[in-house]
Amino acid sequence: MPIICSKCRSANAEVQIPYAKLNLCPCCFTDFYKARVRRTVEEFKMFREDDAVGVAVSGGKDSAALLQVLRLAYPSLELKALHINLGVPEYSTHCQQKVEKLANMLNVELHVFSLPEELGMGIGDFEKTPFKGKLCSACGTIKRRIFEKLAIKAHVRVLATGHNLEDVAGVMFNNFLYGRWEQFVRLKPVLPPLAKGMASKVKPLIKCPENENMLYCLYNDIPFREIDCPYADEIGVRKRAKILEFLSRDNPYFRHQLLSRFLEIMPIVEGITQKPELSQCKVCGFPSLSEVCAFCRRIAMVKEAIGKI
Ligand code: Q46
Ligand code: ZN
Repeated sequence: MPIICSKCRSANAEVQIPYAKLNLCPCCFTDFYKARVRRTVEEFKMFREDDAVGVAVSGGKDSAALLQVLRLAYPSLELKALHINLGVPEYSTHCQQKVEKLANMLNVELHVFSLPEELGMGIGDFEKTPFKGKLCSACGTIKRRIFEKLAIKAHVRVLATGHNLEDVAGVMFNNFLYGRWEQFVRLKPVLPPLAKGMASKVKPLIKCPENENMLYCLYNDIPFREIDCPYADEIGVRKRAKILEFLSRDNPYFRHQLLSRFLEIMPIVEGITQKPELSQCKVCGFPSLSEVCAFCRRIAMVKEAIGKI
C-alpha cells in the first residue's frame, strides 16, 4: 500500500522526514524545504528581500540547492553566483560546467575566479608544500579569501554559503569537544563583515540535512557535480559523520537538537572568547591575524615550490 502525502493527502509520499513525522510527495517536499529556508533566513535576519546576495557555488548539491531555492523564495533578491575554479584536472572543469548550467537556468549573473588563470597554480600544487596530505585545510583558507574577494567584486552585501546541518553540527561538536571556542564561534549562522566594504556571511541551509539537499536537487532538476574531488579528506569527514550517525540512530531529531543547544550557548561562548585582534595584511590588505595573512603565506609557499617566485 503506498503511503499518502501527509500535507496534500492526495499524491503518494516519496520522502520520509522522520524528525518532523512527515511523509511527503515531491511537490510538498519542495514547499517544505523552501519554507524552512525562508524561516531560517528570517529567524537569523540574514538579509532583506531586496538585498544583494552572492552565493558561493562549488558545483556540489548543497550550494546548487541554495542558489535555486533563494531564486525561488526571494524573487526580488539581487542574486549572484560566485565560483572558484581550483584547477583540479577534470574535477574543476566538471564543476564549472555544472555551475554555468545552473546560473544560466536561473538567469543569475556568474562571477568566476580561476586559480590557474589568475594565480598560475592549482590546488594540487599544495602537494609540493608542507600541506601535502592535508590539502583540504589549505584549500579552505584559499577559498574563504577568494570568495571574500569575489563578493567585493560582485558588489554584494551578503555572502551565502551552502553549509548544511551535518557540516555545522559536526564541526561545532568537534570544536566543542576540544574547547576550540574561537572556531566554535565562527560557525554562527550570521557573521558580520570583517572590515568595511566586505560582505557579511550567512548559512541559510544550517537546518537542512544533507540528504534533503540532495533530494531537493533531484526533484527540481538542479545540476550538480557527479564526481568527487580527488583530494577529499575522506577519513576526517567519515569519522565525524559516523559519530553523528551513531548518536542519531535512536533519535532522528538529534542533529537538530544538537544545533539548537549549540546556538543557545553561543552568546555565552562568545562572551568568554577573546575577539582576535585583526590588522591589515601587508601583501593583500585584507584583515589578518599576522603581518602577512594565511592566504598570502600559503600562495607564497606554493609559488616558491613551483618556482614562480
Ligand atoms: S575542493 Fe578543496 Fe574540497 Fe577538494 S581539496 Fe578538499 S576542500 S575536497 S569541498
Ligand atoms: Zn594577505
